[in-house]
Amino acid sequence: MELKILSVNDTIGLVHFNGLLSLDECAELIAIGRVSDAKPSVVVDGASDAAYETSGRCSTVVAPSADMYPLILEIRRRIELFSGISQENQEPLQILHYTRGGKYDIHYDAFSDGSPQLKNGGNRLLTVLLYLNDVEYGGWTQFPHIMANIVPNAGSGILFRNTDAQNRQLRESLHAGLPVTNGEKWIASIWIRENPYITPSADRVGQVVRRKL
Ligand SMILES: O=C(O)CCC(=O)C(=O)O
Repeated sequence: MELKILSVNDTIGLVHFNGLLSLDECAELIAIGRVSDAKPSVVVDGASDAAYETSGRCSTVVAPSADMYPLILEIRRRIELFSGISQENQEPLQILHYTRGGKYDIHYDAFSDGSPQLKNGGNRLLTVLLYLNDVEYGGWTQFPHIMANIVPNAGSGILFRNTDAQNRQLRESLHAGLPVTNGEKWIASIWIRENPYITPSADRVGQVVRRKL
């Protein structure tokens, strides 16, 4: 398999690529997503550290154990090679599923100064998104400050920086998953921290505080 760079944007080190996953591997990840016990996706409040559901993020998520799935171990290894950062710094791979109307409103992946989340592994330096299927229409990943729209296509993906040289939130990394207008969207995502990340024993998805923004 050959990794192909499709485009690059220097402001946030955005690399749009193809070939990190084969189409068979995309299908295998979707199958893992389908058989796993998916939960509504949540966002984390930077100040209180609470994870909560919000209408701004409509998708379901699973974070299957890499020990159970050799493919996930292999993807973590490939991302280590591609990013140049040790896989110890990776958060668990998540498989996200958006149905029609599903979206993730504009947000940052990096945490603000003072967030309790910074205590485990520091900030999220990089995000890797792997697109697992072709979306009939919509579901683009949009970066308004750099005027980039990425159309999800099976086997392609993006990597981008979330932080500046001081490891603080990079303004231009603001991004959104636009609503899926037709069809469905499957992605896998991995956040890469500054330092080794310890996966909390209790699954955060199970700790959802049910409150609205
Ligand atoms: O679904 C997308 O295209 C964006 C996902 C995203 O922004 C994220 O998981 O942080």
